Amino acid sequence: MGQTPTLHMLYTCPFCWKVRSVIEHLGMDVNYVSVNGMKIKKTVAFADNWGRVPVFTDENGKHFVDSTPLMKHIDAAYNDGKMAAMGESTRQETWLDWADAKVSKATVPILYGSLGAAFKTTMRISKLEKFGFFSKRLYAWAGFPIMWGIIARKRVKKDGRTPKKLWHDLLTEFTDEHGDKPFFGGSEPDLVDFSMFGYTRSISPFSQFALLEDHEKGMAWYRRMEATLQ
Ligand SMILES: N[C@@H](CCC(=O)N[C@@H](CS)C(=O)NCC(=O)O)C(=O)O
Repeated sequence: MGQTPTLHMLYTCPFCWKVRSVIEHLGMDVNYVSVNGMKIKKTVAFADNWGRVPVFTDENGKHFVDSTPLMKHIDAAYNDGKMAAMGESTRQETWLDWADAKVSKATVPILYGSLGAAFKTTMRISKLEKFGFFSKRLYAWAGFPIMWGIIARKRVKKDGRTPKKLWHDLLTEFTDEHGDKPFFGGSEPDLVDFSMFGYTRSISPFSQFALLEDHEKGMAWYRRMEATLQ
């Protein structure tokens, strides 16, 4: 038995949403620990100096890091590896890599791709996340929005597509792969569904989520995914 597992996370971190979604789908009893975004490295230094969130600590006090391997571990340890066993493993691996390479990079442009977007996102984050009194104000008004705005705008320029178009293309590519099935995994969602769902869901606390909401097939899948959470 041991202790209740914990997940150290940031509320607005896309990688954390991937893992949280699997946890919620399986209905596991896990304590969520929100970390201060300015002190991540220090707060999770207990996990072999990985220095990032999410960090999962199991009932025996063992730590697991890196969202995709972490999702796989949770499936293996708490779900008899049922999701990993769905369909062909090379197809699953290819699409897990696809999500981590492509979709993860599409979230920054949509949240920070214009100055207005970057400002809205930053203000929202400063409200949602746990900060100290001063670091919250510092975060909202100083370097971060500018830094992110510059990175995001560079990315948007390089890609040539608007952040919205990029997301729509990714959702189309992904849902086309489902064929006539409700999920990537078939009649049930698998790890690829949860990876993609986590990335998409991480945008849901922000007003920019509206840009995704007119992708009909993508949203129908998103709502089906929500319905599988406990
Ligand atoms: N590959 C990692 C990436 C995790 C990651 O970059 N998390 C961010 C928050 S969204 C973080 O903790 N950054 C802290 C830092 O880089 O100092 C995963 O999938 O879990």
